[in-house]
Amino acid sequence: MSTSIIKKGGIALIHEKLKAFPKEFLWGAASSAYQVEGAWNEDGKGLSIWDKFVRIPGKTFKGTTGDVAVDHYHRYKEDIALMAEMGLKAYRFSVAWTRIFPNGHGEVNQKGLDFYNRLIDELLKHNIEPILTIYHWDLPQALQDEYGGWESRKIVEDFKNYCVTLFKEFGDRVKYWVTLNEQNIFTRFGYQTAMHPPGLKDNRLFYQVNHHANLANAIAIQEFRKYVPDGKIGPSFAYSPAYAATSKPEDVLAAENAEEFASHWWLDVYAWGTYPKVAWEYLERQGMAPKVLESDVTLLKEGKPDFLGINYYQTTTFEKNPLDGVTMEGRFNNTGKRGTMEDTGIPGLFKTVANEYLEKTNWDWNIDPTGLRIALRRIADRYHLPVLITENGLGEYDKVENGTINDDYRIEYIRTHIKAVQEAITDGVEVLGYCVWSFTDLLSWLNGFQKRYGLVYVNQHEEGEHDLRRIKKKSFYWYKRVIESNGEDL
Ligand code: BGP
Repeated sequence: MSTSIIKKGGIALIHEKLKAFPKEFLWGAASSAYQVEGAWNEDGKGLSIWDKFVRIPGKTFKGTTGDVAVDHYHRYKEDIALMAEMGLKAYRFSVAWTRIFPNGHGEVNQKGLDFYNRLIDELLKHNIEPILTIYHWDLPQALQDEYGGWESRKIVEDFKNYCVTLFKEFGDRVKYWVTLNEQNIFTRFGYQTAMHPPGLKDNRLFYQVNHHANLANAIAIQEFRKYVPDGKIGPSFAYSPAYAATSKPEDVLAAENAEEFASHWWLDVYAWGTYPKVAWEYLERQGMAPKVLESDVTLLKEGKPDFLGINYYQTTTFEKNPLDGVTMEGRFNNTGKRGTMEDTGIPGLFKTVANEYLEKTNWDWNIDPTGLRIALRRIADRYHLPVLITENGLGEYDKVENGTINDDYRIEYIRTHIKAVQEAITDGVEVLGYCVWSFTDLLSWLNGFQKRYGLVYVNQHEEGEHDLRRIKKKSFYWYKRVIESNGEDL
């Protein structure tokens, strides 16, 4: 008899026996092109906004770039052999738009298609289900230069064309597709905090950019139905459920505001094609609501996903923020020095605050498995859509000792989160699969290589040249047993 007990924080619903994971459950792992591939200027690939951004001094930890990353472009066979050894059922990867269309549109680069065909075939040879992410942040620089990338409606047509090219080329073999990875993050960091390319701080533009991305997401789904009628498609959203700091009504209201502005603002559009009422009214009053055409309304309603992809790392706790309170300007911990993250907020709506019940990683991310269960239930209740957990994992320092990596902390993190998934399934949530972030170590966008997520260690660092050899961590063997037992042996 398995009983679910959470050490801290209490729990409202305790199951005496948990449901088994579904037979077809996709036990997976994830990556993205820029973070693993390297080969940044090979075989006709064009420049992406990240290729340019990382070259601006001070933008990334110790100036790291994805020029080589973990060289997956050349070592994909070795990496897939490791996935096969582990018994992985699904591998989520992204396509670099600039390998397919070096300038974002125009002529197709055959060598780019060839690479992903080889990758997909290699996965299928080993019975690994490919989950293809169409856009994981590496926009062609040419489109940024030509019309401001996501800032212009023109992106919708170019994105559609890129998607259709992928659907036609890979749709016979790839059945699971993710449209946009974490639209909420790439737009927030790109247009509110300037931490990601194009490095702007412009709130009005932030909302307009998001509207264009919503249209791109919807049109991709609409086209998908024509070309891959037997496939499943959805966006991946970085969902951080909001908690209220106290039961003071104003803190509860702040948490409600955070759900509305930081989550429903995207998820409602994906699932229903409509913007949430309270946020819309607020933005209209501020003169920041995006320009929406009548034809947009129809398109958004037609682009319904088959599932919602959820990237879950942590929950966030909120309290009331006065009108002269903190803004989005707070410092982010990109160094791995615990305690350096600052609170952020929107004056008059909410501000973040530490949650005394939760432990944190060295990068100040809360560790909260119960939060994943809450996330899954909120999504299922509100949207009535299946969920695919497209990312979850722990970024930490790893040490190689006598040729091995004893990452018990990572095992504990993943184990407790998988348990929370099983509890959510028992609660009644439909979960299609779970992808650990990440399979191999990879480049963390702003944190270099020292913030490691992999089940496989890669000998790559911020400085110097390294042999990039792969070493299986303790978590590799542990996850292998989890998969073999379909989640029974945690
Ligand atoms: C998500 C991204 C991933 C990955 C992960 C870990 O937001 O989709 O690409 O980077 O977060 O984040 P970080 O590398 O900043 O620790």
